[in-house]
Amino acid sequence: MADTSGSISIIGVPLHYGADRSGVDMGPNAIRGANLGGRLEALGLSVHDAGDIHVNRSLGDFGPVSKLKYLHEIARVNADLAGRVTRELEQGRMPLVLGGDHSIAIGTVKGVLQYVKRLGVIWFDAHTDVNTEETTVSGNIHGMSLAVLLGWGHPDLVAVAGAATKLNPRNVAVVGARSVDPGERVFLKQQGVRVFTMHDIDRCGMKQVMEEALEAVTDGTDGVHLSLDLDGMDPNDAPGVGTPVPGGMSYRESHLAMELLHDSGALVSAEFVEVNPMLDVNNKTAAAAVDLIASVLGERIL
Ligand code: B3U
Ligand code: MN
Ligand code: MN
Repeated sequence: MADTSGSISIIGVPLHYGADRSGVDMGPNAIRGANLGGRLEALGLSVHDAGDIHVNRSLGDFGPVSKLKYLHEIARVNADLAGRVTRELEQGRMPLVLGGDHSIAIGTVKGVLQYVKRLGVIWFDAHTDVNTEETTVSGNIHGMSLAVLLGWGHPDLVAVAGAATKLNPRNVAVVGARSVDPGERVFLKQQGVRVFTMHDIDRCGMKQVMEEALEAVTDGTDGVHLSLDLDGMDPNDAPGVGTPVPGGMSYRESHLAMELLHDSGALVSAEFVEVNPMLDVNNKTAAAAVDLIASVLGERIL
């Protein structure tokens, strides 16, 4: 495997169809605008901005066609993204993907899986994103991306980068969950995905939770991807998200999680999603995203 430790490639994905709410498509530029490049260069990293994946603004006949809203365009964008992510890894760069809504994890993770076959994933989120066509109430694909990555969901989504490209549920850990739908509960139990809820973080602390999560995602794998949904943080610290859920991970807890993940030495790729500048307060959420990105890439106080 190529050493991607010193070189980062930023890929923006201005997609909002998975959340069915505008504003989150402006996330990539809000995060860039919060001095992302400067912070990464200060860490001695070589930063390449690959620009944005193209998203069709006018969908014409490609609007909501079924219960799964905007399925065609979401599948198309994710296929494009997956190819881009794989190419960046092949060229020795670590992909840093900026959302956009969380449906883009389908493309990011499948792109990484083409290169790192045995991949662990830390899914930092208030939600667990394991709905399927059968269980979803909203029809929003951002609530289904983790199920798709485990091989379950609409065939057009599972087929992105090939249906065989999927995660082993033993190597997935959700951190920060506090809003889980009834159908998702059944799915998580059946699959055996590790879920560290806010209850676990309250009871055991972030240090122990991350140690256990890292043990699960590094067991028998060749690398770890971070899929970080900003709504995992407490809405006081990250107000600019479409579906805020009270009682989330604090700014400090989130930082500690990033530091411990960095120290594991296992990180191969990362994505930061669901920043919605239209709902943000003084760019607080975009700034928090940049702080967490810097932290997971090695920034330290001393
Ligand atoms: N589980 C709900 C809510 C939700 C999931 N992800 C977000 N919201 N951001 C759903 O729509 O599937
Ligand atoms: Mn999510
Ligand atoms: Mn979420």
